[in-house]
Amino acid sequence: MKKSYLAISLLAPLAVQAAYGAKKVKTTTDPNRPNVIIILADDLGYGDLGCYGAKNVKTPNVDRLASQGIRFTDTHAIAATSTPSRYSILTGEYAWRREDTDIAPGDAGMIIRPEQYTMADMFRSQGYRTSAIGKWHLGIGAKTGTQDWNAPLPASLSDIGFDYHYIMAATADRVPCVFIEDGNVANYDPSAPIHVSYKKNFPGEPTGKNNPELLYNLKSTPGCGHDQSIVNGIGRIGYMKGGGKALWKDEDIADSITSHAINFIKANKNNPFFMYFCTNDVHVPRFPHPRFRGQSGMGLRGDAIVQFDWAVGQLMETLDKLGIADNTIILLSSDNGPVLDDGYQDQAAELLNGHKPAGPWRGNKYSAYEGGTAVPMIVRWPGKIKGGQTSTTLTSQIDWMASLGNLIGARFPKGSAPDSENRLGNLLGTDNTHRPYVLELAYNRCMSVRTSEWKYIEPSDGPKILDWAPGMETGSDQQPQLYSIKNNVWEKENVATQHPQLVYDMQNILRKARQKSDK
Ligand code: NG6
Ligand code: CA
Repeated sequence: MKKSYLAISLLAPLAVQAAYGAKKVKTTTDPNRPNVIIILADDLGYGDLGCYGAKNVKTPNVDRLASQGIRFTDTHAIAATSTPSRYSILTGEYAWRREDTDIAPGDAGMIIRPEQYTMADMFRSQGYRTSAIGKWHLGIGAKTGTQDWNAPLPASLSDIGFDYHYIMAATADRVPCVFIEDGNVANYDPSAPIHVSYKKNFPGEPTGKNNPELLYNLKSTPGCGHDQSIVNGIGRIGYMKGGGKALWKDEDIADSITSHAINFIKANKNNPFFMYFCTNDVHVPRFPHPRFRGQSGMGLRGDAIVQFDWAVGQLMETLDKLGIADNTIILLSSDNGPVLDDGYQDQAAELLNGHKPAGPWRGNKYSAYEGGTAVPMIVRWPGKIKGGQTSTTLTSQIDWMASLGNLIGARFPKGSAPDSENRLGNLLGTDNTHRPYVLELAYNRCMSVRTSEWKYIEPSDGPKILDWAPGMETGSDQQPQLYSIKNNVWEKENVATQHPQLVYDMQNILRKARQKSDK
């Protein structure tokens, strides 16, 4: 079995090259085959960018991107945490239709199954070269907890449509702290075999809990779970042993993923490509490269935003240098809303100095309030879209797959991308009709419905404030909540009892969406 897998994976790139050679698909000018780069930030809030009103941190590259395209003011991630949000983007299926899409550990098996039709499959079917670079957080390897990190993983992103991947299995705060390149640990160090467990520590290995003196780069927030294995002087969730020279240094993560992205773009400058580029910024542990330190005046979280902006600038410059910017779509957004203390003592809250990470919205990452899922979105396509536009259209990331598929003329196998609608006109600014509603998923699986004028949050149990983060609201309430979003009122006063019919209508939207999954 193992042998044949290896043989196939070695031959695959040749076969792919041969196929592209035969097809001779060119991208540089064909408007039906633009390159597509999704830049997905992690935990970047609606208010964290200059072009969305941030004052304490400068983001000149992202601001320029916005000025050359469309800046959207009412776009929603599908969930207020990473794994479900990303699952939905890549499959066009709401994550809540599946039980196993909550925040994944670093040893999760592949959550998207090889038989599912993904956004990468979709691009590949139209002659694109496809890649995933940076944060993954959707599991890798055949089965949870069984991966042998010292050999090729028997299931990887090449099984779900990606020709190339250079990824972090989960998050920077979860082991294993190594990059995976095409199904293998990158820079593998045979002298330091890798062992990973989310159940128990390996004998003799220090932990953040028992050896806090070894946390020389960042201290964990007490009681937060980031006190297990220590890598690079930072406590992580989960236990790992070994790794040697394959272990990442947090301060080099942005450089590393950006340089791999640039190499991918260069290698594919003459053919259409799709790149799913996911930064580690601004997720915890926030530990940007020293050259970004002190640039924001807001400490490590602000400096991580500066680092994110730098990475965006690097990609823009690469496209310019290669002369392919005109026919490349850049779609920039975030996987969920912002959070301050998310497990490390990085003073994110203390140093805000009036900065509002979620902009005007109430709530934050995890939350059922808008701050959980209201995210920035910028679309730039110089050859096709006039710059300097702002769109107030209500949109959801769930529609990216069908919309981009429509653009490139992809056909969808029956049952694929079941929740994604073709709303290409919204993305290109030619149709400003609001999505009738968007659905939002909070960390505790509580769901909300947003229309352009109203917000309904279904009743749910649970604390009103996150246990580990002072001041961070969850939006949970055992009563139904209805808020007006008209005239920038945001979510201040629950008016559910005054509008029973409206509450009923919103509940009906939810009920019908859920029923669709029973079919
Ligand atoms: C939470 C972690 C948080 C972060 C999050 C995932 C605790 C208390 N908190 O469980 O630090 O890692 O998971 O973030 O452990 S996400 O953006 O990838 O969804
Ligand atoms: Ca996230």
